[in-house]
Amino acid sequence: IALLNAFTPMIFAQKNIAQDERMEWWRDARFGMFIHWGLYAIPAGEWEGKEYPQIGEWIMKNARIPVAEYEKLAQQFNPVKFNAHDFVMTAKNAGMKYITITSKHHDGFAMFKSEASKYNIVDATPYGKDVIKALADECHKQELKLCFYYSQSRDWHEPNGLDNDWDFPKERDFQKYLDEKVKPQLTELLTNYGLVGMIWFDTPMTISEEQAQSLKNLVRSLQPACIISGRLGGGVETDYKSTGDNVIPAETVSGDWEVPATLNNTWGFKKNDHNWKSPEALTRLLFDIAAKGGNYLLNVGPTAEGVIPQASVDILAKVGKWMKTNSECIYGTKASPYKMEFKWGNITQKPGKLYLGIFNWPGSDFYLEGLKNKVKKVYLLSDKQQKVLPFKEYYNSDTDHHRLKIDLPEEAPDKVVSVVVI
Ligand code: FHN
Repeated sequence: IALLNAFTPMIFAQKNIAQDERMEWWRDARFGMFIHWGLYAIPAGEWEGKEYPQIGEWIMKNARIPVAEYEKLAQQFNPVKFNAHDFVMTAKNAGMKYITITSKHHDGFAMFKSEASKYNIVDATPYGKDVIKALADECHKQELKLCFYYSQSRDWHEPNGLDNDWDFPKERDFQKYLDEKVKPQLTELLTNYGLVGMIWFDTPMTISEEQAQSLKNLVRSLQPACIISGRLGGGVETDYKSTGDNVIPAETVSGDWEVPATLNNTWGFKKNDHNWKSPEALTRLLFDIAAKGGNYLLNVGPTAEGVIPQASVDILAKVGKWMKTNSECIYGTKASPYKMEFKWGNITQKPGKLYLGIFNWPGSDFYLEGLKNKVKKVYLLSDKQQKVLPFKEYYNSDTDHHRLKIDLPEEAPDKVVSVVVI
């Protein structure tokens, strides 16, 4: 594996890859872990005794912290409890198939060893180790896809990056910043860590079409199989769309798309944010997003010590418990064939199978209209014996479709999402 990883950029630079092939693992995965981790985990929502109500990773901007002050956080950053194996196991136990970690967020600090900027975890902290490398090695070992979030436009640390209006004059040479920091760092990320699943660009701001295209070309040239996420900017076509943060479309969306979402009200760790979503709600959202054809990228914000908050681990473990029984109705599925909402829940599908995810259990008689094919069997996904649930079909010659009646048990087999397979 080590040898293979050492040579992957070369191998993959030679390979021409079709879009369907590039997207295959991602379409199968449906569920991933977002990790927002950086220096902002130290203030954890509070600066000079004042609590900032907004998202934790934005504290540098929200508190207008001068670069010279914020930089000092690096000297304190010592995540001695970080364990790549724990991160990967938390994701795996939840049933997640990929991890997207902030390699560099808007504060400009690189969580990886970089020759392009000394403002990185190896050169600027007492910790002195490359957490991205450790995570990459563990992900390769455990066959989870590792993807890198990279803030291409906003960089509050650099005079020529965008958006720091409290330290730097308005005039900036954005192209110089792209050439001297962004491109070299992307090259490092796509060269030193083996196969990279995706680069997750964010908040493009005023990046031009030409500039965005040059970033896309760079990614393609180094690792053609690497997916490019939705927020590259400049109107340049990417491999899939990102919805807004925590925005779940009301209906099925065509094409490839992903919902980035928080577990509480922040991405980066905040010590006083305990506003956690329930595992039940998250499980239903996961099913609903898959039923609309999308992926769910759920975030955790590790602490400054390098630990994923226990509340997040516990919540994800509960989602994972449901996934252990039911993941067949999530992985590799496609959007519901019905372009409508149901009062009881939603539907995912695979060739020859419909999965009815029932959130509001109707009890006894249950009807589904409009089936094209004759039904062979109906059973509960949680039932290992696949005992047939009694059903009847009523053919409608006007529509050439069937109406299916299923005799469901009175009680919901699963209080969160019961899955009936047709
Ligand atoms: O500004 C960022 C924010 O900090 C966070 O990284 C999210 C994740 O989708 N993206 C931006 C806001 O949309």
